[in-house]
Amino acid sequence: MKKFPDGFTWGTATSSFQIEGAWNVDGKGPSIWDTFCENETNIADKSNGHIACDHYHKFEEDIKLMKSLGIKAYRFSIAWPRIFPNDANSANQKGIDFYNKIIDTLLSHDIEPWVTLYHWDLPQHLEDSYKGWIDRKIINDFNTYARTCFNHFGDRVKNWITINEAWVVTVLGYGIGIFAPGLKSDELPYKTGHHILLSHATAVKTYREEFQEKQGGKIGMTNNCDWREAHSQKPEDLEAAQRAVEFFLAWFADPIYKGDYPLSMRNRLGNRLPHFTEEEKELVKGSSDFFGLNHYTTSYVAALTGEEDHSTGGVNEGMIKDQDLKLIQDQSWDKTDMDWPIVPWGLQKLLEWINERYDQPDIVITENGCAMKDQIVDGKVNDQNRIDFYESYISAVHKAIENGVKVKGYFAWSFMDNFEWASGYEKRFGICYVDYNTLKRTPKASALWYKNVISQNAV
Ligand code: PNW
Repeated sequence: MKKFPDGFTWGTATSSFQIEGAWNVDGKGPSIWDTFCENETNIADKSNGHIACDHYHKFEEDIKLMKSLGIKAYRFSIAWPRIFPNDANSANQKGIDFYNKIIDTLLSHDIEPWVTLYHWDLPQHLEDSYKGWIDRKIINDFNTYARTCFNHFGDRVKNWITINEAWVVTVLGYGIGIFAPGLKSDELPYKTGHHILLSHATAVKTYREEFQEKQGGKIGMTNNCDWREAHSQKPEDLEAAQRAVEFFLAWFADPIYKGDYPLSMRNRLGNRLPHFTEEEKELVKGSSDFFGLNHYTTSYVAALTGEEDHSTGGVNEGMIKDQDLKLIQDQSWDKTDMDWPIVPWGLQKLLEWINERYDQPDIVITENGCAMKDQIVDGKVNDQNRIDFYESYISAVHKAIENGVKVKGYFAWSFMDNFEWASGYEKRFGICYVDYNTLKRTPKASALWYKNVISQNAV
């Protein structure tokens, strides 16, 4: 038995757009994801978030189910367009009421709420009036929204995450264009990333100055990173792997922990990468009480030899052309239903890399999990592959902790099957199964396995 430290937080996670549905109910305005789904070519199964898991109407049942699975913490996100549906300043009381009910129901079931402020459902009116993250005006509007949430919910919410996955928002939304708002550009990812960091840091300043002392909570940002392992021990491959992690994670984490972007990025991007003023560096530096990490997969990296200029089959390449490297997959690696290789040691190495580079921050794994094709046997969901995935990744987390990394919590992605963005509903990440005809939820074998891990605080 691999025991975890006392007080380790075991949770599960979701996001508003992926589960809530009720897309136009009780005054909610459209988000950029509602708009993005209107173009059916954007979503694999031509679906949208109009109903999703109908969590908006079924949240009590869902929280009871969480309780029955022994889950101690629940990470969910607030839909900004429920709180500010029509403009950046008039709050919608019914939206506030909904999250009050969720928070109160969680607390009455002894489940700790972990709240993400931005999990990608930007109000469409901000996109329409100034193109959302492209304009610095967003900093002020995000701050107003964040302050409203601290004000209404902060008496009971003690764990805040400002932004989920700046890399996905910027690279997939503004670089490759496969996520909302669907733009393709070499420059916009870096520009929007800059505004995301400043929005995060401004909201943290607001929390610290106006709320933290009396409310006593913590606030941070969650970033995602795949691990990048050098394909050989040649110095140029080792350097390329380091650079790949810098372009993925240090892009957002270096400003927060060190005060500026990594040199490898500045050297390659020049003025395509915006500059922080001295005042902004001060604002951003130190703006997280914990290091939120989402992790899914790993790839090998090699330096370019000069003959090729493109990647050879890696996943989640990002702005690869800016990085002077190629990704390589080991064909022997098993893959999930997203085609993401299953490489548990990659998570251990990534945790150790973060520990070293950022001087031992408290790390919370705010997402880890997998899509699998679930087998249904006698009405039960037999997802042994998902159990194996969790067992191997949670064991890797345990090894990192044994090596001194301060991992404080782990959230399984996801509590239930849901809208997997551009992949639609076919990709199932849940530990609970959702029948999309009846919307009935059924715990999968992995949920029962996870219950056991939580109750023993060990894997
Ligand atoms: C994360 N990539 O998204 C999100 O936080 C979740 O909403 C999502 O359901 C989950 O991971 C599974 O996809 C990602 O291409 C989307 O590297 C894409 C990537 C990573 C994370």
